[in-house]
Amino acid sequence: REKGRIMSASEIERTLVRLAHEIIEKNDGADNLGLVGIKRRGVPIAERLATLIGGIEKRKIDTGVLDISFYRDDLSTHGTRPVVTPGSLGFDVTDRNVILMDDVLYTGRTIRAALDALFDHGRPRRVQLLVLIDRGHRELPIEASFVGRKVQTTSREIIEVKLREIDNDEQVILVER
Ligand code: 3GP
Ligand code: 5GP
Ligand code: MG
Repeated sequence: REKGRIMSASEIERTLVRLAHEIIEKNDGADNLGLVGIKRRGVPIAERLATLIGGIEKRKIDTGVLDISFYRDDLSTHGTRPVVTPGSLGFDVTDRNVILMDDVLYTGRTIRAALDALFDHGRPRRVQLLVLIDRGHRELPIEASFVGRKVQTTSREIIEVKLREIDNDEQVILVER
């Protein structure tokens, strides 16, 4: 059941523009930067920010992809931990300034698992985190360096993030399960 709209398409776009500027400001430019999207909806977020930052800084920004579904510690009983193929992330993260990107931050378990997967690929110099929505309810000591919007939620509520690349629609809505 839909309870209300959190962001429209133009609000998402303006938020990403603001986040691009925040990233450049906090990193003194985009030198050595690499953006890593967490599947699925973190991927278009990383690609859009690479385009925005690249346009402002007049350089190409590396992007990569992590699929961490088998790394979530709460799913570990479903099988053994898969070995990550080196290089499959998209660029070499060694000594890079990496920003992980995801659509929603909730318990923090996905990001904990993403950090494991990232360090299996190499040793970054620095890792930051960007999320479009922080819905609270953390179960681990993980916070985002860059946040699109903070939303107070109950555990019965779900944030639906729709992005045109995946959903053929573009908005963020609050839904009651
Ligand atoms: P995404 O991977 O494309 O971002 O976690 C898998 C998908 O399920 C996510 O899509 C996310 O949008 C959706 N989802 C919605 N609510 C939840 C939730 O409470 N927990 C998790 N893990 N995923 C959720
Ligand atoms: P966490 O691991 O922090 O509990 O959850 C983060 C991951 O689960 C994100 O990748 C996100 O896609 C998904 N997730 C958790 N809660 C929500 C939610 O309310 N809405 C959406 N869209 N995804 C969620
Ligand atoms: Mg996600």
